[in-house]
Amino acid sequence: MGIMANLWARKSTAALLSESVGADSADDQPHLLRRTLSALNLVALGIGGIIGAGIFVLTGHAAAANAGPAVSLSFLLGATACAFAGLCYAEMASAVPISGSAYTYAYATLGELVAWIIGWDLILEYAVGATTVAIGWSGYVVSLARDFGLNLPTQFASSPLDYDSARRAWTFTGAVLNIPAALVVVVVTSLLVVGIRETARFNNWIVAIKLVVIALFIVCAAPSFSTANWVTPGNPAGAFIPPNAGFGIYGWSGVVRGAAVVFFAYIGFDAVSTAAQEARNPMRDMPIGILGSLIICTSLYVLVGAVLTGIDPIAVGIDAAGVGWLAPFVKLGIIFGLTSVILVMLLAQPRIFRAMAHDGLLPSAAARIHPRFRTPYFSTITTGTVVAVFAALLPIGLVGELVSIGTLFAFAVVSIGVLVLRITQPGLERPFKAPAIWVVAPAGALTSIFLMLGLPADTWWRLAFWLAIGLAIYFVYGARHSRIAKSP
Ligand code: ALA
Repeated sequence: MGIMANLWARKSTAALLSESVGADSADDQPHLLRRTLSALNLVALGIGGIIGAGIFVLTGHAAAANAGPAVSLSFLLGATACAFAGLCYAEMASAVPISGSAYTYAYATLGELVAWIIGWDLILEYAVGATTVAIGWSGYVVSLARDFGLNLPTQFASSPLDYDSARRAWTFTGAVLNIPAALVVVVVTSLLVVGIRETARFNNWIVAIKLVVIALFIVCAAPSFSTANWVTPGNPAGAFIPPNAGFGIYGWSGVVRGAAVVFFAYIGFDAVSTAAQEARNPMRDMPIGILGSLIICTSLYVLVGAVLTGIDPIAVGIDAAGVGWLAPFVKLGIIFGLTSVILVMLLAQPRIFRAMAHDGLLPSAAARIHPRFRTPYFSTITTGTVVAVFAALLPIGLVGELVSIGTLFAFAVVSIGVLVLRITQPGLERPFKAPAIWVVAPAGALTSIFLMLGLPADTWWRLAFWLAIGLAIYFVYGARHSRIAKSP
């Protein structure tokens, strides 16, 4: 079979389902991932991946610049877009419970080339996402240490490089390495290698702590809520939706623009699907993990958005509300939050690489499972090493929007894929079926594309550049080594 004929080759769902069986928690299958995650573990992984940098930073940002007190509406709108995609992910993850997530779903529905593109694209969400969040983590740790009178040396706690996007030029900052950023990646990677059970247990704890901190924040700050705080120079009458002052600045267009800004805060629920081969009962529990975490986080975001804008006119600090004593706790909560985001992203990435290597699109070493730990140790360590190096060197601002565009692209493809599978395989067992699929799936694809269109042109160029590199690699390697291509 020539190369061209394989580009659209699809992996049969029967083959995928046979890969997903086997592997229980017994230790007699050393070459398989360990099936151990409960529904609760999966919900915790979802929340772990979702709540991080976005909750306070982007809320303040979107409220101040776009939505005003109506930032909760922006969160609801963002959640609606995610819910469409989330329902599609839930259906795919329950019908095809394989750890490759969007990559695998694309392989089953749209063919090998699209699958490769999505697999390559997901590096932007997970590996680049983990790098960004690790750099943010370092910033918070430095700041919290300073609150306690400990000054970590800047040379060893910040990026040696800076990027001036206006001049498109790199500069040296004089710092040597961002050691905390690399360190958190190394520690989390080690945990991920040791075992999925250990990882899930640790994640449960840090998720519990961050939820307690957020609940404390809501409960302690709520009594200071007053609509009088809605009054700002841009909103002199103190309206819930301030009068429009240009496209995307207040008014309804501000609410919509705000939804695009806070989208980043929702990224992470899709990562649950990469744990499909480690879930005890994936067909039932994948939808619970994906949708459950999305619902819980949406409620928290709406509450935090409402409280934050009602206690503090500029919606960025909490000192003004007389709950300044909470500030270090909030910072600690954010650090825990970011730790779990890094953990979930560093969990998702190697599992996608493993699935790609299993299919022959990446070298087979990336599919290796540790015989004792039963984790994809090779791809976990490789991912962790690369992410640690970049986290130690890069500035934070450069890549955040790439994470969003990469994720939205995957959302669009999964939404289209779920519809394709309904048409091509109407009889396939679907333990979870997304309701009103002819509305939900197109809406998932359209809202994702709509949000992508709101991102800057530079981000699109970077995405195109990234995908071009991916395509080159595919034609040099993947197309020639693909298992499907080799099978008669
Ligand atoms: N949703 C994650 C965050 O807010 C990526 O940090």
